[in-house]
Amino acid sequence: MGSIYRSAFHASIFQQLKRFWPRAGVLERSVSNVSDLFPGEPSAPKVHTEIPGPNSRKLLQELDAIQNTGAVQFFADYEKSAGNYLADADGNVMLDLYTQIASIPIGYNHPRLLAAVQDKANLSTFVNRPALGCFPPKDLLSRLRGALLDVAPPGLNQVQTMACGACSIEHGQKAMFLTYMRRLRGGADPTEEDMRSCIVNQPPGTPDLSILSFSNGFHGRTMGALAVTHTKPLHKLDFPGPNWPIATFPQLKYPLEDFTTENRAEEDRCLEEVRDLIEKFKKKSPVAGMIIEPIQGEGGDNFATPYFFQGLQDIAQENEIGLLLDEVQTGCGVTGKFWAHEHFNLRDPPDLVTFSKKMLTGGFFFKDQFRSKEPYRIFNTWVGDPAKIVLLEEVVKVIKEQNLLNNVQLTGQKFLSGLQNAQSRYPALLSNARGLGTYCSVDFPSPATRDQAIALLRKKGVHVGACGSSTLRLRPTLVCQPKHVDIFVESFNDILKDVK
Ligand code: PSZ
Repeated sequence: MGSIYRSAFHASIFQQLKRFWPRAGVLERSVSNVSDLFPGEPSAPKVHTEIPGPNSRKLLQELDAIQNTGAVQFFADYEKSAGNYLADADGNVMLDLYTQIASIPIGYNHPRLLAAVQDKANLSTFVNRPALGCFPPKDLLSRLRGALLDVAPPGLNQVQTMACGACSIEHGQKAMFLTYMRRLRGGADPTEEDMRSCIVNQPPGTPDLSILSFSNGFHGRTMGALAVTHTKPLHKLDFPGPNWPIATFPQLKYPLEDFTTENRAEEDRCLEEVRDLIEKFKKKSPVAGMIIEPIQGEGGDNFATPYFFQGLQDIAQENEIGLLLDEVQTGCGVTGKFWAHEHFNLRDPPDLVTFSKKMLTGGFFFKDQFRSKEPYRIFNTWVGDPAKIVLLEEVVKVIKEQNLLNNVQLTGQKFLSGLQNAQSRYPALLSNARGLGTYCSVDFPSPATRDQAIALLRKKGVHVGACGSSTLRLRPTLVCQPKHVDIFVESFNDILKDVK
């Protein structure tokens, strides 16, 4: 496995790495160390100022003059970041277990990605951004094969790239609507009246259809995606949205295997609710599709079991409506399988699977049946970015060459047992330690205690995320290893005694 680095480390890149990382000398020694998935990254966090420090605070003040900066935590130094370590503008270096809202696949400044950018053969891809739907580059097909079809969910062979997660959700929704209407028309062309009325948002051309979504679901912030998002009021307030059905996402007890009877009853109740809602909306605005995350992320890392997803697929098929699984956060290997829904043993592939984040490009896979017959239906100027596909192709190669799914399983088990051990040491503070692969989390008694824990961890140079109301979540890279877990676990146990 070490050999893949040897081939990539031609001299110029090695010089660059030396500039980026003061410790880059370590590289020469560790390329042959097969167990090290990111040779040359720092070996520990280093914190010497408050975070945000003086440099970050100054930049923040300047940026605030031109935009709202309320969400900015600190300014990063991406040049100095490496692997699992994120450097900030004040020279602090953090172990990053949150990775740009779960979107860094193989670490900062991965040598293979640096090499891809520096490869002259890729130059035109990086400097010319085409209108991909109309004038695709001649190597597009081979790129799509290497980057996307190669890792397509089993049984899905159609793919459409898009810019971001929300954009992929929106077009996935449109694919479900147009497929539903095509079926309703029984193959007939739309009428003159359909064509006229759609322009002014009136039926029959603008049909009153709906997408069923789930409580605590998160699918993005553009209007169609926001309509199926039900997390924080801050995301929703003041924005008009359609009155579409919202079913309860199962609220299971953890560890799942200790509460199988209760959890089964809860999932049956939720499946029944889905059936009822579909029935109830038949007259008013029929459900054309359902949208759900395999594991809810922003809504609080909520799990449902394979039984639930199998049941949903049955309901979708009985009602001839689409089932879109949103793998924007769960995809690209983080659960130990490339796609989280591969854990579900579905009878059939899901109808549509959206991706973004670690996949570097947005987009969705789908069944033939969800393909539009006409051009320009699922379309925009860029429909994605070939430069990102070049990088993804490299990411996919690294995932395979280094067997990173296996690494995720090992690292994930260690994270989970670290959280479980901490939970048994601090039972008043921690509950519901849970995880699949490295998609791991634990609950605090309140938002305040959770936020305090995150702040204390940051002081130790360990950067983690929040989700739901009082959940701490881990979203590391795919090259996060047991040695990184050790750093987290030690810091976590250390700070917990100070959380009040
Ligand atoms: O605050 C935000 O806007 C956040 S925090 C995390 C996300 C967004 N996640 C994005 C996301 C997601 O987790 C799932 C399951 N589906 C869709 C999206 C939307 O992706 P983007 O942000 O690329 O539009």
